[in-house]
Amino acid sequence: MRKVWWKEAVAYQIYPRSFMDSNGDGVGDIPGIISRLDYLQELGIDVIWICPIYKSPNDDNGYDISDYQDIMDEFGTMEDFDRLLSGIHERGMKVIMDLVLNHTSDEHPWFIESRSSRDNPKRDYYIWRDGKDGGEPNNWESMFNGSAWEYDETTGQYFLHLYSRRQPDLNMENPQVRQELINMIRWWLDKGIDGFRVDAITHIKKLPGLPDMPNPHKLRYVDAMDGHRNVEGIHDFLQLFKREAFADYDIMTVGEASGAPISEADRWIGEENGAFNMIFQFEHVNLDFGPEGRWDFGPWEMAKLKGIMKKWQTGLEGIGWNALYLENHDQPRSVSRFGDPDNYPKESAKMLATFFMLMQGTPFIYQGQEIGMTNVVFKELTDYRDVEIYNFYRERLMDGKDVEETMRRIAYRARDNARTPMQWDDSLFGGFTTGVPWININPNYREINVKRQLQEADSVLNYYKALIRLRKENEALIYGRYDGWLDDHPEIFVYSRTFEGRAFLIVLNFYGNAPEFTVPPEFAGFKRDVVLSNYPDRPDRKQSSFTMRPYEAVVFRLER
Ligand code: TEU
Ligand code: CA
Repeated sequence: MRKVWWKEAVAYQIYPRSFMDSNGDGVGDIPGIISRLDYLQELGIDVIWICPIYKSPNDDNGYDISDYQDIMDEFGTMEDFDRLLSGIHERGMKVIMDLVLNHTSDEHPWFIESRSSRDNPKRDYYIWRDGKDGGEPNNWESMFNGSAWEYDETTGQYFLHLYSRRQPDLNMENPQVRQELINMIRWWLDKGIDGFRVDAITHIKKLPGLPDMPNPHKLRYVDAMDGHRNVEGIHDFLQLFKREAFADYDIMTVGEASGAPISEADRWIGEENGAFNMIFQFEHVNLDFGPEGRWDFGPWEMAKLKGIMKKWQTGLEGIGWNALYLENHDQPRSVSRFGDPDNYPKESAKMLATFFMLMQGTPFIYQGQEIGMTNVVFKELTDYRDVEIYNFYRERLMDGKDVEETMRRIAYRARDNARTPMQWDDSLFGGFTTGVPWININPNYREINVKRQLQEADSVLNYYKALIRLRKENEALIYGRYDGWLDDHPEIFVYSRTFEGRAFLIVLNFYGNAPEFTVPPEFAGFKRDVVLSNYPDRPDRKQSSFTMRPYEAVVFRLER
């Protein structure tokens, strides 16, 4: 197993619009991030992932880029970015940018040209087709609901957009498009950034012929994952970007790769051949999808969670490296989803932190997760901001679905749950802005905020600091082999990390009750020391079995 900086790193994801506002316009910005770099350094962060800060009309909050090599006005200037880059490096940290290759904004000059006429030299930079039977070219559904095609009056054709109708997909089959993107990637790497998180990357190859998807239930539009996710031939493109751009730099790359199967791990993240250093897989965060999928939700099963984590933790052993996360800007808050924000907000936040931070892989903490921020329940639809939510709402009502049920599903699954302003202190709007925030702050900011938790010894924030220190001080918690235990236990999740004769046992109660825990016989002969637990008083856990407390987490160092 090759030892390298990005495997030993702890990463932190910033959603700039909601992190810190420096000029009172209610929108987070780059000078705001610079003002919080000391906080991140003290937290023990090594790598910062910044979501898109490029020029954008913000139809999808920056993931609709109109100029890849310029900064969004609301976020600042390229000079601000250069100050941010040097500020991060001066503090011994690194920064990875968000790389959106699958689509651009419809305000990108390439698209403005492309839609201007059928014989424009950039027409083939995007995917245009004639309509069929008076309708769209095929029955593909967009990831944001509704058709994946938009009709364009000017040239009388449709263009493909897997995401919002203002995010036209680039035609990756066009070598000019690929070269433009390679030049852009190298431009940023020459500026000195330390890598990329690569957006929606499993969707850049479309099934030749763009055929209709099977439609047994006669739906208006059909989930078309088989038509545009992980389609054969995608690795030709990925290997090209690696060869022509990434490979020449000492950087970290992590692909957002929903749908990439572990059976293809070597092609995606193999130490030698992999397209990226890591990928974000989605199986564990899709656990609570209901019968109707993403916008429906139901109870999740512990056995399934154990199966998924064991598969990726042991499945990549000797092949590649995991990217660990429970939250990001597209997911509801983990305490609200897997914990108990009402009765055990601290205990469950700390337990979930222990769960993902000590597994094999590079952990990614999402802004606010380190203080246990929770979901927000907005009363009015108009309190929400995310294009995905409005599309979903419109489609549901067009299908005559119940408004109240629709709002219930939005409250649970909304991406805006992760996008409320960062809660820095208990002053107005949590110290995020001196203006009015672009999206309402979670009213619990008076209880849950950084200022308060910096002072509280047993706060979630100080627990994250202890976790990060523990991981950095123990190679076994970085490079150690993962083994899962008590697979059949319905409430307790147990795993160990072993490396060069050193071992740790991590014991987690995922629920608010008091299950009995018995140390697996394999560890009977080991001396066990509690090196971390999420309850301030550390009752002696030496006995071979004990009753766990609600959401209790215990980390044992094992010695022969
Ligand atoms: O998300 C890609 C993606 O697949 C999304 O469908 C994701 O699964 C979904 O949003 C979950 O809610 C990336 C970015 O992370 C997301 O913010 C962008 O909206 C999307 O790409 C388009 O760029
Ligand atoms: Ca601002």
